Amino acid sequence: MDNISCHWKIKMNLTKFFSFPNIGDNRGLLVSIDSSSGLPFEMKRIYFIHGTKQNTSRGQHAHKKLHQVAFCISGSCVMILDDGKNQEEVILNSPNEGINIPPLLWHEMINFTSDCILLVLANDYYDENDYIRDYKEFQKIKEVP
Ligand code: T46
Repeated sequence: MDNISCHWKIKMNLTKFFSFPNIGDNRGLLVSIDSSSGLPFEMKRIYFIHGTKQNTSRGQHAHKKLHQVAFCISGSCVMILDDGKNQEEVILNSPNEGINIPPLLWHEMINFTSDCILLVLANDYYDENDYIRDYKEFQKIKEVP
């Protein structure tokens, strides 16, 4: 994972951030991510969430196998992470810092700014069967007593 163009940014308890370089010149900034950038998976899908209405909550699920990295490339939102026992809140507000969302990490997104664009890189195609949308089922899978 140690790669010149990507490094762990801060230590969190439930997950970590990937940081990618801003390539800047007098016109502004550019962020480039490719298969050599140190992502923890081969990327198969990109999607983004935008135009989110105020006081909206999205997510509220975990994935069985899907691995993702999410960036707020505009604006900000808060991600609430939960491993079945512990919760952690983190603000996403940096276009070149992506939060690692491995399988079996419950996540919810709130506090979207009106200009928020949440860009997500994923290691597989969309599959509704990969979602765990019931929190009790999630805790059972995580073997929370
Ligand atoms: C996640 C968080 C961060 C598709 O047709 N294709 C896709 O690739 C995706 C991601 C969704 N959809 C459809 C399925 C639903 O009809 O888009 C609709 C909204 O999806 P969902 O309610 O799952 O959206 P969020 O914001 O709750 O969750 C999304 C991703 O689905 C999820 O994988 O981890 O963002």
